[in-house]
Amino acid sequence: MGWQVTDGKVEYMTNPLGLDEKSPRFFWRIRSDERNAVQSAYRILVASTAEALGRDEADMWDSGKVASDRTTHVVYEGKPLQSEGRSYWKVRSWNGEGAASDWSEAYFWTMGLLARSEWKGAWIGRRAEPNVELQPSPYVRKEFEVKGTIRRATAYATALGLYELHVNGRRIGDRFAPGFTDYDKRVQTQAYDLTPWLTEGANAVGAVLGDGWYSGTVGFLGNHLYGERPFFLLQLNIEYADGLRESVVTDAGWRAAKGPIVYSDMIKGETFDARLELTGWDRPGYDDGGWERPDVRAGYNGLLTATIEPPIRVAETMKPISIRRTEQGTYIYDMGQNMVGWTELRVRGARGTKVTLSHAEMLNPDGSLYLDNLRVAVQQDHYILKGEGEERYEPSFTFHGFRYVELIGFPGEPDLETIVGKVVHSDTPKTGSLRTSDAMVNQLISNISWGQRGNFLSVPTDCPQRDERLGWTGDAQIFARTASYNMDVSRFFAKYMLDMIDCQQPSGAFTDVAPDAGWIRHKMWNTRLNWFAPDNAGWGDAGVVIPWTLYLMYGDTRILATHYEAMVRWVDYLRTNSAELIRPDYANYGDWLSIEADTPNEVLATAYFAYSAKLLSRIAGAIGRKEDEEKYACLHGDIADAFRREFVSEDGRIRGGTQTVYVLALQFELLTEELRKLAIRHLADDIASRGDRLSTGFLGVGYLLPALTDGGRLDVAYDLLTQEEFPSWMYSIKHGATTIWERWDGWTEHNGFQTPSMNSFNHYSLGSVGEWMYRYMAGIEADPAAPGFRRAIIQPRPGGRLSSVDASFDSLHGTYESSWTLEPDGAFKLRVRIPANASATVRVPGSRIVADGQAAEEGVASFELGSGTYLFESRLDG
Ligand code: RAM
Repeated sequence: MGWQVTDGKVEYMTNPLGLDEKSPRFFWRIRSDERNAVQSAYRILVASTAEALGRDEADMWDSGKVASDRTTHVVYEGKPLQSEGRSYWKVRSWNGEGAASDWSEAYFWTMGLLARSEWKGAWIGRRAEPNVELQPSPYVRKEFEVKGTIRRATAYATALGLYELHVNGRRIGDRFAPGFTDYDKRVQTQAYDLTPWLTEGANAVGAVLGDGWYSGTVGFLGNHLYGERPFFLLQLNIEYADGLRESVVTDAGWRAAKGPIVYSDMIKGETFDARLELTGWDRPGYDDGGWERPDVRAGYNGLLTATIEPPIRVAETMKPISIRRTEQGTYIYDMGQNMVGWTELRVRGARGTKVTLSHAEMLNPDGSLYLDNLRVAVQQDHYILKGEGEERYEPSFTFHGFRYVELIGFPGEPDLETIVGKVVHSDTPKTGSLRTSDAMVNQLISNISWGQRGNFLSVPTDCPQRDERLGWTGDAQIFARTASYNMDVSRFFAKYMLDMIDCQQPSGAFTDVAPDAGWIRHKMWNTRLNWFAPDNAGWGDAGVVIPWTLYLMYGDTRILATHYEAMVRWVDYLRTNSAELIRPDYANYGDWLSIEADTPNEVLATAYFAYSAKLLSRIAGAIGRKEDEEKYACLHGDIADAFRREFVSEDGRIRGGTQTVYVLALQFELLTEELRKLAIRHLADDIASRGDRLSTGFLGVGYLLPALTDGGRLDVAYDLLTQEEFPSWMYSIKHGATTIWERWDGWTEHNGFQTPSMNSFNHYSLGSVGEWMYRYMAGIEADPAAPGFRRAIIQPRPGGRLSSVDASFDSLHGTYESSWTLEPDGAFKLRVRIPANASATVRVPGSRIVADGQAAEEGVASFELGSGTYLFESRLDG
C-alpha cells in the first residue's frame, strides 16, 4: 500500500529491555513505493500499558502532530521514565499530500534498575582452588518458590568475568556477557524477560561463571588484570498478578560448586570433563547438599551501565569441506574459511577417553597445523568423555581463530559430520552487500567481511587468534567506515567510545588500546617514550574519527555531544604537545606494517593532528558550536601551513616521499591546489616505479584509493585493486586467503611465513579498502549535509577490469542501491534505488546521458532525486 510505518526502534533496537537512557530516541521507517515519498508530519503515542496504547490513551507521552520529515533519533519528551518502567509506543506518519498512515504496530521498551541502590544482591563467586593455575569454572545456584500467578519476571544480571544464566534447565541469553569493559571503571548489565520460564511452585536459577577478560588471560600481559576470579550479580524481580512483588538476589544463601569445566580461558582454551557433569543442577529438586557456600565479594566501585554493545551470538554454523588422516593418526579438517568461534564435537566412546580439538589458521608446508603465530594462545579444547552414548560438546568461555582443526585422540573413524564450526561475533546485522563481475574482487569483499565477523567480538579487536585480541584504536578507526557499511555498528561503536573515554588519560591523550588491558597496571603508558604511548598518531585519533563516522553513517548527534569535551581535550593535548604545530617524532607506530616505505613519524603525526582538528571543527558545527567550528577550522588551516612549511618542497615533494605521506596530505586537506596536483603526480609515480604496486601500511591504506580517485587517477586505483603481484590484496587471494592478513607479506612465495611473533591471518586493517568499494566503486556515499543517509550522493566510478557492480546499503532510512554495468563498447547502465523519505544526488559518469528513458540536456550529469528506482544510461567511450 501507499504509505506505511515499519521497523519501529528505540535506541537503534527493536523492543529493548533494561535501558538506562532517560531520554531514549525513536526510529521508524516509511514504506512506500511512490517516487518522491516524503513524510510531512508524525505523531508518537507512548503509554504505560498495551491496552491504553490500543485505546490511544497516551498516559506517558503524546508528541502531538509534529510537522517534520524526521524518522530517526526523535527524542522521548514524556513523563520521566522510572526504574523498570515498561512503555508501549506507536507512531503514525503523514505523507506529502497530508494523508496519514495507519498506526504502526505497537512496540515497547523497558527501563532497567536506574539507581545503584536498587541493586539488592551481593557479588558471589567461588573460592579459588589452591595451587591451580587455571581455575575451574564456578557454578552457582538457588531454588525459590513462586507463590502465585506471575504478571512479569525480569532478571537483571552481570558479572565481573563472564556468566551464562540458567533458569529451570534452560540456558538464557547470549555469549560472553557482560562483554569487555575496563572493569575498574564500569561493567555492563543485561536484562532478561523470564516471565515465560518461571512456573508456580519450585524454580531454580543459576549461572556458570567464566574468567573472561576480568580474571582470565587478556592480550599478552597475562591474567588477573582486574581481579583474581569471577563474581556474579543477579536480581530477579517478580511481579505477581495481584501486584505483590518479590526479588530473588544473589547472596550468601546461594550454593556454589565446581563442575565439568576444568578451566576455560579465552586465550588458553578449555578442558571439559563430562564425568564431572552436574546433571540437573539448573532445575529445581537438585540435591546441592554437597555444594559450598559462595564466596561473597565486598562490593564493586565501578559503574553499572545498561548494556550498550549488541549481544554476542553464534551467527552461523559451518561444515568442514575436507578431512585428512595424518601419519600420527590424527585428523585435520579444513573448514574452507578462516573463521572465529569454536567447533562442536560429536563423539561416542569409552568413559575417560580424551579428545582434543586443536585450531590453527594455516598449515605448515608439511601439512601440519601452523601454530607458531599463536604465541602463548593455546587454541585447544579437550573433552573427556563420560561414555554414555552420543556426546556433544562445545566450549563455553573461549574462542579461537581458525580454518583448520586437528582432531586428536578421537575414538573410531571421524567423518565430515563429526564436527561443525560455530561462527561467533557481536550481533551487528548485515547492512551492506557488494558484488562485482570479478571473482577475485568478490573474494576480497568476502575476506573483508569475514575479517569484521572475526574481530567484532564485544570490542573491535586487532586479531582473534594469538595472545592479543585487543581493542587497538588505530585498527578500529581505519576500518570504522568500512565496518559501518558492512554491518549496523551503531551501538557497537557507541559502546567502544565509552571504552575509549574510560581509558582517556588525564592529559587528554586517547590510548592505543581500549578497554585497558593491563596497560595501566603494567605502567605501559607511563612515559611518552614508551613504545605503547597514549597518544600514537592514528591510534588516539580514533576518539574523534569514530564519533564522526557514527554521525555520518547514522546521523547521531548525541554521540558527538556526549563525547565533545573529550574530543576537545584530545585536540588540545595534541596542540600542547607539538612544537609550532609540528608533532614530535617519538613513540609512533608510524604507518604500521607498510612495505618498504617508512613514513617519517612527525609527518604522519602532524597530518593526523590536522585531521583530528578538521573533524572536530565539523563536529562542533554539527552540534551548533559555531565558535569552536571556526576555531578548529583555523587550527586545521594553521597546521596545514606548518605542515607545508616544514615538510613540503616547492615541487610538491613531501618529506619521506612515501605513498602514505602523499595520501594523507591529500585526504586531510593539507595542500594548496597547485601542490595537490604535484602530490598526485608524485603518488602515481611512486606507484608506477614499484611496478603498479602499493606500499602503504595500516594508516595509509584506507585513504590510498580515495586519494587517487579524488585526484583523477581512478585508473591507478583500479590497477592497485586488482594487482595480483606482491604486495597487493589479490596476492593473498591468489594464495588462498579467506580473510584479510595482518601483513602484506604474512606469507610469500619468496619467504614463506613472516616472523611468527606477529603474523595474524585475520586482521581487518588492510581491508579498509572496503570503504572505497562502497563509496567510490559502487558510489554510495553519505551526504554530510544530511547525515545518516537522509540524503546520499550516488556517484559510481566504473573502471578497471570490472564490467558490473551490484551494491546496496541498508541505512536507517531504508535501502539504497547502486548497480551498474559497462559493456565493452562503452555502454554504461546504472540502476539506483532511493528509499522512501530520503533523497540523493545522483552523478552519472560519461556522456549522452539518458535518465529514465529521457535524454538529459547536454552537460547535465547530476540529478537531484527523491525516493524511487531510476535507470540511467550513458556512454563511457567519449
Ligand atoms: C599490533 C596489533 C595491532 C596494531 C599494533 C600497533 O600488535 O596487532 O594491529 O595496532 O600492534
